[in-house]
Amino acid sequence: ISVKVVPTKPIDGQKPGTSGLRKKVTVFQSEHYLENFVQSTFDALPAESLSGSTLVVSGDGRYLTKPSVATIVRMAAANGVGKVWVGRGGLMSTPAVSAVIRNRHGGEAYGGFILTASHNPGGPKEDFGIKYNCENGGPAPEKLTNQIYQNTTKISEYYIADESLKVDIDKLGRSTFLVQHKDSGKFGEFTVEVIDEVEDYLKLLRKIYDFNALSALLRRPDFKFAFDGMHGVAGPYAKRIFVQELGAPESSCLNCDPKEDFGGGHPDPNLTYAHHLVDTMGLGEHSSAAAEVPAFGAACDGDADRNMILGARFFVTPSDSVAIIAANAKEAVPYFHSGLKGVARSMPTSAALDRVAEAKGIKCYEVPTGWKFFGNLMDDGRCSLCGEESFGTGSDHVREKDGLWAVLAWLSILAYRNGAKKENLGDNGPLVTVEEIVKEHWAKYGRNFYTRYDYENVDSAKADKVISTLKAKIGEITQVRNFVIDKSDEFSYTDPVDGSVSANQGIRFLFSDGSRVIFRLSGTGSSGATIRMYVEQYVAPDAGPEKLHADAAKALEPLVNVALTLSKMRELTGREKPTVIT
Ligand code: VG1
Ligand code: CO
Repeated sequence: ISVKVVPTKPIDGQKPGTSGLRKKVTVFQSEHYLENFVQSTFDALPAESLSGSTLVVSGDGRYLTKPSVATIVRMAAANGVGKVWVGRGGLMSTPAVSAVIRNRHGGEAYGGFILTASHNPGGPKEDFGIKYNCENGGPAPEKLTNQIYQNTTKISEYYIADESLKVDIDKLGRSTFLVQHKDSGKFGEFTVEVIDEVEDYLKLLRKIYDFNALSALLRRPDFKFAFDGMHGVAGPYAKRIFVQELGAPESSCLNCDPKEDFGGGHPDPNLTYAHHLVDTMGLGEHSSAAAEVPAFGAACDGDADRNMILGARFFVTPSDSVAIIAANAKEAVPYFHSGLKGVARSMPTSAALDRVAEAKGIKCYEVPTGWKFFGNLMDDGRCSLCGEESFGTGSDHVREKDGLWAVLAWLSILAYRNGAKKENLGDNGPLVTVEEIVKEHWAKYGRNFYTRYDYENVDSAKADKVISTLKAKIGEITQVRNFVIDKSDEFSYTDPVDGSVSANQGIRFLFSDGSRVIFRLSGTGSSGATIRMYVEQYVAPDAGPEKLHADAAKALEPLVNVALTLSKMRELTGREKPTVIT
């Protein structure tokens, strides 16, 4: 197989965002677009490490995944890579790629390309994305993504093996090719191995959780369970883990066939987009109060790194979810039996986790938005568990957030609280519910009421105006209505491990009662700007059940109005209402 040197020119706008490069499919289809980015990534890696290395290439199965896998495989061969592991059908969830990089054959892989635009819709007119993960299984740090971007602005040629390097990625197995080196002319071996997309990941989960206890819970006649794969990559994992391994009925897996367009849906597990699950769990607008609903429901996003957790007619906010997992981890999850080293959350995520950390006497780190910031803390042994308000939860078992891991964490808590052991299957008292577990948590730690407003596809100039309006108020305003502002700033983070600084990570207004209002622009969109407004208000346990159990939207209304006033959101964007409220 020969290698072609293809002349190319820099293409604007190839700067990776919060989680890789995400653009419309049509943009990725333009000439050399993918190739430029992939070559720029190879050029940003040390040549001696890349040469003969093993890489993982897979994605969430969205439109353009298969041809992109083929292109990257040919470019890997041309750039001296020795072996590529591809998940069957080009499919692998983001956390599974992380697990494969870290663990398969003792951590043989040097890195990997993940093809996903995560929770963004897919299809010929929708989004595609690519990101590079490093040897620790985590997203490339900013230092590397900046280098990749620099390379995209200077690129003049890329290398690709000729078309005869072809593999049927729907079939498991190994194919080896002899590829001629572009400079030396010598032939070297290049292997593509199509691997089972679930196996390595499942092996890891078995070490983390007590599958017997989980299975006993799922087999309880009074415990109905529903999982919504949203037609993303979570489907094959859910079927294998919940049905084959743990014995849940097949009917508990909804939308678990991956589709290139996610069935026309928006594969984002929240109350707006996961409507199938929301209806099933009795939380839909038209759900009847009398209908029988499952005790537990969960959904994952397109690449299966996000999760939503629901009880019967009950929504668990992601910020509460990570706090509750932290509070119960030691008792309920074998992997955490010796306790948590520390925890971390992204800045806009509510401080519910901080309260658990305080009670347990462990450190809680606050990092900018995006999973890449947790990697150093985990690699350095400072943090075992972390979460984001954006339906992301995970631990140091991999270096990505992990949707199915979070579902199993909740099932473990339920199993623990319900004394689920194989031996007393069918002999348990009434089920302790998700709602009870959450309310107990609030009674002990207090409740961080929380909401996020997203204004999607706002004209960039208008979005910038909102941000500059807010910036001008930093340090200038001390009170809005009866809310006293203690501090306002632009969040800047210094990584405690390597000292790197990430500035301009969101504008914060911190109030004297512990409430917070935060604004930032999204870094994952593919067109226009998305403004995110985060609102949090703390209610202490001694406020009593009535205040603690209040409706979140009602309880937060005054503070939401403060946030809208501060940002002049309506006036400046012309939007009466946000696109999505979570
Ligand atoms: C969003 C979320 C962030 C998350 C990121 C990637 O980023 O806010 O918390 O880490 O998506 O998630 P932004 O910049 O749009 O706010 V995923 O599941 O899309 O990889
Ligand atoms: Co995702």
